[in-house]
Amino acid sequence: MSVLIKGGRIVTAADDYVGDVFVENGTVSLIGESLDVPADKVIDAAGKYVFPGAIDPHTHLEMFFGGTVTCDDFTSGTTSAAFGGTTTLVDFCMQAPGTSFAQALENYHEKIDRCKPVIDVGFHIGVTDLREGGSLEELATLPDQGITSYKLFMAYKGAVMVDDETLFKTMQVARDTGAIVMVHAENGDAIDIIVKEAVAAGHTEPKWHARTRPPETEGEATNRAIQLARVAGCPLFVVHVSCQESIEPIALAREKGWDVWGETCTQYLFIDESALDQPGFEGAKYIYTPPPRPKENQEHLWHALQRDILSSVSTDHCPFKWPDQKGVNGQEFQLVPNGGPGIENRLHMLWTYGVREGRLSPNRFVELVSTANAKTFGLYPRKGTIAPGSDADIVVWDPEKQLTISASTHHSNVNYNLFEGTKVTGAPEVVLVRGQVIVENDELVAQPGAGQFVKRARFGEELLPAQKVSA
Ligand code: DUC
Ligand code: ZN
Ligand code: ZN
Repeated sequence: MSVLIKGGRIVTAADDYVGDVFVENGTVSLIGESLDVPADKVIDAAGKYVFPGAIDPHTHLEMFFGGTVTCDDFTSGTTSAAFGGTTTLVDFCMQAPGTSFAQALENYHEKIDRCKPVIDVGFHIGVTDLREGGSLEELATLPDQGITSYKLFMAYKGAVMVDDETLFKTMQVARDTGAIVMVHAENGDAIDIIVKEAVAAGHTEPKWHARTRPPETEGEATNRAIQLARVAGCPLFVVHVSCQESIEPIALAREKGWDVWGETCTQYLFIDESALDQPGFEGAKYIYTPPPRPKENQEHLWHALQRDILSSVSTDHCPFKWPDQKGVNGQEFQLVPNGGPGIENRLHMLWTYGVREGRLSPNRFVELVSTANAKTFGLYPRKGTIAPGSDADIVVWDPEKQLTISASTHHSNVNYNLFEGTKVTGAPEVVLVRGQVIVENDELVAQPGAGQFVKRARFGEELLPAQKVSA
């Protein structure tokens, strides 16, 4: 199957020009002006942008968490992602405490075998337990299987939280194996005390979710992780940065040239702590962690994205239904499973309020949603760019298409949307994964299983184009 994408404005992280892209056997084979080549399918992209497919390095599909399971599996989750222009995601393959990493990987491979994703999928390993089940030796073998990032939670005491010993030992393994360490940075010990005090005092409304996780607890853990990574000598990626207290240590580390990166997520740019304070228990829809912060943090986050203090925008898609899952007993915030949806609307929101409002250039937009994620997580240059030899993961983007974000039109199984009613301008018109058209004119046209598992390269190494690997 060959595809010729004609006359679009091709934007990568570095370039911006009008041209044609010819795709053969799943990869980009030619780029030029007015290419005159026969193709099985021709896409007229005049007046449209042509971007590398977006990469979401932070999703939780069919994940057991907070006593329940996220409501999107790898079918609905990847379908929803595809409609938003995401062509690869890297999900967290969670080690159930007391079990081995091999078991975790077997579980997650079963999920993708069963669900037949429509976009490409990689896994980070979620390290929860090195005392029983998982071992350092086993952790060290994972990069050979294409699992080149280790994620740890510094919060959720008594559940998935690790202590500093586990964190530090994992960092040492990462140093030796060429993996990158990812942290959910919050001081779980302090938060556990503050939550218990609030609950004992009868403060159980959703707004107490934010009040019991002050920004300083995120700042402290971010700084601790940075310093420990420095001592261990491994690269570090701080997930879902939500506030200035966490931006500051990342800015300092990057100024010093340390191997530290941070991401934020769409919701932190648009939703503030007041969302938790709604009549009844509705505020529970916004119980995700870190919590929505005081509004002034949004400008700090945009600023950090502009200066490359933060290098990535992901979704942290961790969907639970309202009220079936998020509603719990309608009274106690501390029982609500933490997480919110967002896999489909990242590009809509960032384009409309980032690019159209002059906060981000189109190149920076592509870098934040695609290229930087490909580079950090061992997918580049196979993914994250449009270049000869790269996978033809491509979004033909209509910059004038208008829509109103709603749970009634998104493609996730979740029944509410954090951005409900928001009007956006700019949306995908055609989405291709390795040259296969998967979404066109608001229809899913992918065959189930269009997506593949991707073995990622080690930190700092390139993932070669597919033909070069097999040649
Ligand atoms: N952290 C995440 O990264 N995702 C879901 C919940 C959480 O706390
Ligand atoms: Zn987290
Ligand atoms: Zn997450």
